[in-house]
Amino acid sequence: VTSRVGTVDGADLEGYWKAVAAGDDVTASAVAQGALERGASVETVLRDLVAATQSRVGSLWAENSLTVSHEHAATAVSETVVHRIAAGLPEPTGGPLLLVACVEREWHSLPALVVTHTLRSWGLRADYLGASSSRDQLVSRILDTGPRAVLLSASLASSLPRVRRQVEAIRGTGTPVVVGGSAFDPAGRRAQALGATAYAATPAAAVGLLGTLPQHVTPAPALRGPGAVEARSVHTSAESIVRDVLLASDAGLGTTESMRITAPYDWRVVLTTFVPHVVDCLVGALLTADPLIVEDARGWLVDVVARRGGDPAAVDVLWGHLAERLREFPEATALLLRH
Ligand code: B12
Repeated sequence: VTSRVGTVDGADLEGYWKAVAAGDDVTASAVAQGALERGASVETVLRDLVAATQSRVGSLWAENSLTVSHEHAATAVSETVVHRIAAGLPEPTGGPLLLVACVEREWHSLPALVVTHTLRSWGLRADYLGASSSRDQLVSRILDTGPRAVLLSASLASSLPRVRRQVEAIRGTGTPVVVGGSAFDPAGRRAQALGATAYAATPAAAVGLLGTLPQHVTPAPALRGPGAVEARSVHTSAESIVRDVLLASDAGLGTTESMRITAPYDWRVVLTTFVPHVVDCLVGALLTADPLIVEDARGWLVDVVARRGGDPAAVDVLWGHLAERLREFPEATALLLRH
């Protein structure tokens, strides 16, 4: 069928989805292979089949139509598919080395894996460090291999404070750092605020930027402004803030420590599980002066609670406890009470 040449179509997507949902990596790989054999590029298959299906997995989890273990199983299938596609790629021959890494405590490794193999499919040399790289790991790899640039991936807005730490470490070695992933806004404002050399939405955009990157970058200047000052204090006491907000929320919602083990899918438990994520999103919003981060996190939580049959007003209660705990911080309070 000529219309299927070079592309991923609806039949591929359905076949791939069924295989992923069934945890069947053999069939999922066969669907991907079929598209490649019809002339679709590795970039197209990874983006339009693998990444597109992962978005569907995420939406279904949010809707409560898919459990966390299904989400993990689906991701494992996609990871296997990417590795199989990668095994068929020729060895890159030369050119600049790119180092692809995930921010510390970022377990969304598939986006970075997809970026790595898309680059390799174009004959570029790309090293992949896997999920959650510490600053020390990252710096010692940079010193060992001297990459032309680091491509740093972050999916969670709550990773933005750790993006800043990694950017500082990478720039400390003089190496340019290009950031990407769903933690960032498409205009690249968060990336710029955090001191990244550049932002790229796709592997192709990152490659397009390579020629414009400086050979050597200076250390990241300290972040100034009232938000950055508050961000430091909130970040330093994040654990105690989370503990206090959890205690207050547990009292209001009737959740207990043992419920987190016996009823992990109860909407109240799901809601309170996200308190650390919310606090880190707030720090990210303070660092980047981007109120959308807090708004998005709140909107997502309202959705998650509503889809699980809970009362969305519970999110207001949680927000109230957080605002109360942070009342000495005017910038943080303003971000929380903005909506
Ligand atoms: C699978 C998944 C997980 C798995 C990850 C397993 C793994 N090994 O990767 C698990 C279950 C662990 C997980 C956990 C969580 N997740 Co999750 N997860 C997802 C999901 C469904 C798919 C991610 C994925 O694989 N995408 C496929 C890749 C290929 O797509 P991509 O991001 O679009 O990547 C492309 C571009 O962004 C770009 N790119 C990415 N990085 C870079 C870097 C550079 C330099 C460049 C140039 C380009 C680039 O190129 C890629 C290729 O096209 C997404 C939903 C989604 N729509 O993506 C949520 C999502 C990322 N998760 C989310 C959340 C909130 C969480 C949790 C906090 C809560 C939860 N849902 O349980 C925890 C936190 C865990 C942690 N500390 O890391 C949110 C993040 C929202 C935000 N921005 O803050 C998302 C977006 C879901 C949502 N709609 O809210 N998750």
